[in-house]
Amino acid sequence: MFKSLAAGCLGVSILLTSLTASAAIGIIPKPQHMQTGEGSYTLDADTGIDAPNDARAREIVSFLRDAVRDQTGIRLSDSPHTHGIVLAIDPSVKGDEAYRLSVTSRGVIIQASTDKGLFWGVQTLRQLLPLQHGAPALLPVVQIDDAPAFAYRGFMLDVGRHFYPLSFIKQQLDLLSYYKINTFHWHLTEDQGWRLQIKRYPKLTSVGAWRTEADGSRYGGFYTQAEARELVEYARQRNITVIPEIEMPGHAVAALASYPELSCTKKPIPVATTWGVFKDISCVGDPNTFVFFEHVLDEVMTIFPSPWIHIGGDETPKDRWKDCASCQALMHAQGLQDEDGLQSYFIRKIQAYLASKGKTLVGWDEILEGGADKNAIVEVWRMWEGHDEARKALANGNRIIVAGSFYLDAPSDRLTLKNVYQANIAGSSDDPIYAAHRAQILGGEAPLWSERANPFNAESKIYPRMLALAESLWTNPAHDDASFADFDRRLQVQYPWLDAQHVAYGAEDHAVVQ
Ligand code: TNX
Repeated sequence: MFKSLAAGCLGVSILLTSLTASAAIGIIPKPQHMQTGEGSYTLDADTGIDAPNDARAREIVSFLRDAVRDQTGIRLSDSPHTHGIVLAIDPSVKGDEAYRLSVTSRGVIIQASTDKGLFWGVQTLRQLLPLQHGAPALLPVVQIDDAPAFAYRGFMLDVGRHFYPLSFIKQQLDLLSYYKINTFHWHLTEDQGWRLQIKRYPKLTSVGAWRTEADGSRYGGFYTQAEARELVEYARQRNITVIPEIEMPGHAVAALASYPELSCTKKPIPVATTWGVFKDISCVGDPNTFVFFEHVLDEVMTIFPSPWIHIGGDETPKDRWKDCASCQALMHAQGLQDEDGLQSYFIRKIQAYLASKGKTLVGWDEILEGGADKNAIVEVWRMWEGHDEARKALANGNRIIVAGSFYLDAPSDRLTLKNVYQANIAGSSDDPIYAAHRAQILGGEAPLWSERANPFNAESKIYPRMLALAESLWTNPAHDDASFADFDRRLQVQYPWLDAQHVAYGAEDHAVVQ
């Protein structure tokens, strides 16, 4: 009896509060500072946008106009005489991605010292809009001062094991940008498929992009350079940098199937059809290997303006190098201790090549083996017991990206929403290495490896966990239950929006927090 009474009261109060615009504020990632006030501002066809008159600001204005139209059906005025929304560059808003968003009963002002900040302010504004067409577009009176805790907030997609159409990736960029993820790491080459057109080496895609499955069917696909450029541009418009990854010297079977002369055995091999780590790797003893990768990277660098290039470097068994006379000769000539030293020599040479073109090398944490140059950025994935790669990299002076806690291919009961939300990216301040090297921790990234993921099930693995990571990296919330419960409440506000975008998100791994 009491229960149903309470439920009845709750029903009435929900009805009342839903009439005020601030009832359903559920911004993710949670802004650093937010103060709600009384009242609202209503967007309508007489609302216009004032913005700086430069190319990027004009793009941001048209992005906002499109978003408002898609979400509410309202076409904002484009007359220069109407007002309501102001985007302004203001150097007093400190921080590369910081912004201030003020909604008063008279209008909306977004201020930032950079275009990036303005764009994130627009993304927050979108989260304040009502969902239904036809509903009055009330924005709650609110003052937000916001900036990210971590500069690197990434998502990685392995398109090697399974191929994903460009349209799928674009949809992910739309969603990721909505949650202020700023980096898309495109894992473009694998044992099971080379996915980027390289004009100088056409067999990489005529041979290396295709595999013959056990049932005899042909599986594969690749992106032309024009398509890759299209994606880079699509990402740029959404404040996302695309970092390409070209795997070397391991995970190279598809490349070696295309050009067997680059392997140590020189024997033809097929593009891999099973998962795992393969012994056939690029032959470090052959100078043509360096020529090949330099040529490949030359083309990669014309497509991707990112200042960082990921070269993989993970999971490289050295058996072939042990059995290869030219590799052993190189090792001795260079005075290297062992094959790990040879790998380090290889990576450093590639790093020097990239540096000569103004680019910084990023690699998985195996690049530490045999010694890494401190200017390399280390993406740390081996974080389980017995591994100490993050601390090793920090102590060596490298900047790091933390990925190991966010493997989206893991089922949601092994990597729960709460695990992702509460991951301590900055490490414990009691740990002297983490404490001393905090500035080297760039942020985090969630990889989706695709042995078991494909375009049909990927969204159920990416979402909603990616929203938890977005908040963990942007807001760096307290790791307590109250913060998680608050996140979970806001997540419930996000689901209808995700539904409206037709996102096939997965189930949460826990009962909804009441
Ligand atoms: C390890 S993490 C890999 C990938 C696999 C993944 C499977 C890393 C740098 N390498 O090649 O897909 O495990 O979860």
